[in-house]
Parts: sequence; C-alpha cells; structure tokens
Amino acid sequence: MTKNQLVMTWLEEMMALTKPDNVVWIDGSEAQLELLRQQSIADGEILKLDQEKLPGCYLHNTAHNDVARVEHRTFICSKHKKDAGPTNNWMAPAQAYEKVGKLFDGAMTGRTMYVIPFIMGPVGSPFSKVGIELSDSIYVVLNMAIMTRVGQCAIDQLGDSSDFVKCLHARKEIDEENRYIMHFPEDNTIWSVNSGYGGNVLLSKKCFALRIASFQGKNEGWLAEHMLILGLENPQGEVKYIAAAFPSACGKTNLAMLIPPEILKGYKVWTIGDDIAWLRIGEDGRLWAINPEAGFFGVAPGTSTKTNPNALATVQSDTIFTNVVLKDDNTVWWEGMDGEVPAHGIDWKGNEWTPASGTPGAHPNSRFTAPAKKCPCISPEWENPQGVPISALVFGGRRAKTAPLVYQAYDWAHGVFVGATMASETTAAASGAVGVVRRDPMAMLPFCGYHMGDYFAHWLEMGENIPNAPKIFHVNWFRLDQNGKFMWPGFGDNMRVLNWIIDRCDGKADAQETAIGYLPKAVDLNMEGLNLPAETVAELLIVDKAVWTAEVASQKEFFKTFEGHLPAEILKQLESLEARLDK
Ligand code: GTP
Ligand code: SPV
Ligand code: MN
Repeated sequence: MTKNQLVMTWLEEMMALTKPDNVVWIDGSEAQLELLRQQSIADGEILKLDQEKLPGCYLHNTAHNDVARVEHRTFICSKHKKDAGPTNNWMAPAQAYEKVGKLFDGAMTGRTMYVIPFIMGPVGSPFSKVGIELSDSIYVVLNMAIMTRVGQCAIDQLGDSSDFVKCLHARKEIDEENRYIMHFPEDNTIWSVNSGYGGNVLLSKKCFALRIASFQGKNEGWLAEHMLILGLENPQGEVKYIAAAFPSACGKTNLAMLIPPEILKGYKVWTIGDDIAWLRIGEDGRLWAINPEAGFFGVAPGTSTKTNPNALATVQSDTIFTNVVLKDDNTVWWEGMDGEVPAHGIDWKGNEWTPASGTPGAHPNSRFTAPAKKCPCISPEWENPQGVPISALVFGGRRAKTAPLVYQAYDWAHGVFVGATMASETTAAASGAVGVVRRDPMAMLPFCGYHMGDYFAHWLEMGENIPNAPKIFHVNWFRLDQNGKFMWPGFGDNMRVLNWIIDRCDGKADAQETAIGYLPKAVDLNMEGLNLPAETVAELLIVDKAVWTAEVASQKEFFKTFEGHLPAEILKQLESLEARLDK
C-alpha cells in the first residue's frame, strides 16, 4: 500500500518482534471492514445486534479486569525523567523498550497483525497528522475506522514523509500485572500491551492526540487539549465557537450536543468535537481549533432523550457498544436510558441480569463508538481544514462545593491559573476510587506528555502570541445541596450559562468583580422558566471566603509538586488571589 521506506522498515521490525502469522493492511474500504466484522462475530469478539432496530450496530464486552484507562500503568518514556515531570509515571526509553519488548516478543504468533494507517484531523488539513497502528485486535480496527480516517487516505497524506506516529498494540493475555501503556514522545512511538479497553488501545485517542500531540504542540507552538468544541448559533444566525475542558466523564459529550430549553429555542448548538481539540494561532491572530477525531467514544450510562437526545440519535446506527446490557430483543440498554428498565437481560459481564440483581447491568464506564457524521447536530464546519475560530475557552470540573456555577478569568494569565488549579471528583473513566477530589489541571493531568510545569509555561507563552485571544471561563454543573442532590439542572439548561459566556465575549453581559474573577449576578443569567428558588441561585453564585481560603491552601500544596519548575506567573496569580480574598 505504500512505498514509504521508513514505514516499511518499521513494519518489518515490528513483525520480527511480534511474529504474526499474517499481516493485513487496512485500506478503509467498507468491503474489507464488513469481512472483518464477520470474522469478529465468528471469533465471538463482537455480537451483531438487531439490524432492523439498530442497523450496523454491534456489542462487545471487555475482560472484567479491563474496563477503563489505567493511569498507574501509563508511562511517559522521555530520555530524561525531569521531562516527564512529577505527575507522570516515567521509565527510561531503553529500559521500557526492553521490558515491554519482551512482552511483545512473539505476542502475535498464531494471530493476524492489522496495519491501520490513520489521519488525525480532516483529510488534507495542514493541521492534520498521520499515525499507523499495528494491532492484533479486530475490535481495535473497527473502532479506529469510526474514530479516525483510516486507510489509503492516510498513506497518501503521509507520502514519503517520516512524520508519523508509530503505534503498536497487542492484546496478549489481558494480564493486569503486565499491562503497559508506554509513550516515547521523542520517538513518536506508542506501545500498548495486555489491554483491550478503548483508551488503552485506540492509540489515536488519548495516547497520540493528547500525550504525544501535547509534546509536539509544545515544540511546534500549538496546543493539544482535552476539550470539546461547539458552535453556538444565536437567533440572528451568528455562530460563535467555544472549546471546553472537563475531566473524563464530566460532561464534554453532553455539552457538545446540547439542546437548549424551550425558552431559548432560537439558539442552537453545533458539535465540532466532543473530547479533543488541537488549537493553533491563525493568521488573523485568533485561536483556531480542529477536532482531530472522526467519531465519539462516549459514556453510555446517563445518556437518554432527556439528557442527550443528539447522542442517542447518533448511536441508532453504525455504532459499537462496549460493556452495556444486552436485552432479550437483541438491542441494548444502560442505566439512565429512557423507557422501562428491562425485566431481564445479559449484563456487561455476560451474566443473566434483572433489576433485582443489585448490580449495574452496564459498566459505569460502558461506552458507544459512533461516527461523528451521524450526529444530528454535527456542524457544517466540523471538517473545515482550517478549523473554527474560538471565542471562549472554558474549564470545569465536578465539584460538590467551592466552585460557583460560572465565572470569568480577569485575563489570559489569570485564566491559565484558573485552568492550572482545576479540581474534580474522580470518575469511572479511570481505574481506582471514584468521587475523590483531585487536582486535574486543564483536565490534562492523565494526558500531558511532558512536564506539567512546562505545560503551564507553554500556555502562558501561547497567550502572549495570540493578539486576539479567547476569553477564559470556569464552570461547575455539579454543585450538591445538603441532601446530595444536584443544585443546577444542567444538560440543556447549561445553555443559559453559555449565553452569558458569549455575551461576555461580545461585551454585552454584566458581571460583578469578585476575588476569584467576574461572576454573573443572578439577574445577568436568563433563568426564565427554570423555577429555581432565589436562594439556590444565590448559593450557585456564591464565593465563600472561608471555603476559598481553604481552597487556596490546597492549591498551594498542589503547586509544591512542581517546586523549582513552576512559572513565576502562576505563583504570582496565587498570591494575588490570596490578597484579594484577604481584602
Ligand atoms: P469522557 O468521554 O470520559 O471524556 O467524558 P465526557 O466529559 O464527555 O462526559 P459525558 O458528557 O459523557 O458525561 C459523563 C456523565 O456526566 C454522564 O453520566 C452524564 O449524564 C453526566 N452529565 C453530563 N452533563 C451533566 C450536567 O450538566 N449535569 C449533571 N448533573 N450531569 C451531567
Ligand atoms: C476519557 O477517559 O477521557 C475518555 C475515554 O474520553 S478514553 O478513550 O478511555 O480515554
Ligand atoms: Mn475524554
């Protein structure tokens, strides 16, 4: 399929290492994908769902010990430990190649190696990048064909260039103790072994488009971020673009596909991307974003016609479901879906399941893989090779207390500080405890491919180079009341907050200056038709001095992690916040 000698040499080396019985190039054709689906069904890897109700849809269950990203087994293998920084696991490249190389030795014997060339970003875009994943899993091939542009188009785009990311994946025994997700940023290389779960094996996604790309972005003057991108159209038909970073399972897909409440029906949200943004400074001095992906790998539980009708519509065809409930009528179900809870089904572990089973039928991190072009609200601009111009950047997390519904940073440097001090309660998207507050700067803690101190410096420097920089905001949809109930309705009603954000960018909305930034007063937000008690609104917009003083202390503690390697500007911002709170 290619005359690129560098590709062929690398492929031969990886074949010599993993020793597959066969090698199959993925050309991107529907005919080849269909043959692979049939093979995968025959192997018992995927199950064909009811093709009348869910045409082109399949179900896959992972191993029970392989349901989420594994941060403790994910490494940045830069030559020098200091370049990985204090928040990443590090292994020396030579040691990593040797240690994991042993696991790959003969790993594909008796199996087929699939060669998956893929493009991240629109075909032909100057901002796109090429990768090639070698994997022994058809599930990976089928998912990559949804999540990226695969096949000959990638080979053509690469030509004889050496600029491609070399990705190697083998399932092996799905052995947790020997699971490794290794990144070699200086070699443009990713090695993943002993997993079959999305984030660990669809190497285009977090591994390339964030960990490797963030390193490339630092060197090349751009940003790779864990951000959705949406276009907000007002009743006059003008569209403004917003990119927002929330940690895993904190609402990116939902916000990207939002449907406004009835009262705001003149407004519309268009989806550009739901998880990753690559951001560059345009010739016009604005920040421009592309979505490097071509599909959504979204959280299933909680997705319903009430919360996210656009996502639900998207997954009615050509979708792969992972770890959800198989209903008796050969369709799927998950907790939080509309309609009746099925009386009986097969749970994600393959066991008989009824509502009385006492366990969730779908894994909390169960997912759908669906083509972006199937989304009813996909933006006409989503494949624009130049991307879209960003008016506002938004940071947010899951915080029961502390963070108000929304506030605006004073300026870019303050906005970088707001992003750097982000915190959120952990979710099921990664293995480990759920609901623990941790600092997650820019929602990139698990995804930054280099020293986070340098990452903050890169953000600050980017701001100096953007003459017409987006305004920066912080949101929190997840405030809880004394009874542990969400105080803010969220979902479609988040449109009320987005409108304030865009109006602030246009100089049309009012705000009050507080110690943490500009906050809307209750009257500045359109709350019509919500029937939220005034006390609740007040509570959502409060900046409590005692709570924030404790927050500053915790931020200070966190920044000690980066001692000696934190931009002076960040500490200056912390001191200014402290001083403002003391006033
Ligand atoms: P990743 O794909 O892991 O990066 O997640 P994500 O950030 O795209 O999160 P997603 O939109 O899939 O939402 C995760 C969970 O949060 C789902 O169960 C949603 O129903 C829930 N959620 C999303 N938005 C809101 C909101 O505004 N309010 C509340 N209460 N829950 C929300
Ligand atoms: C996330 O965890 O942020 C995801 C899913 O978007 S994964 O592909 O597993 O990273
Ligand atoms: Mn994500």
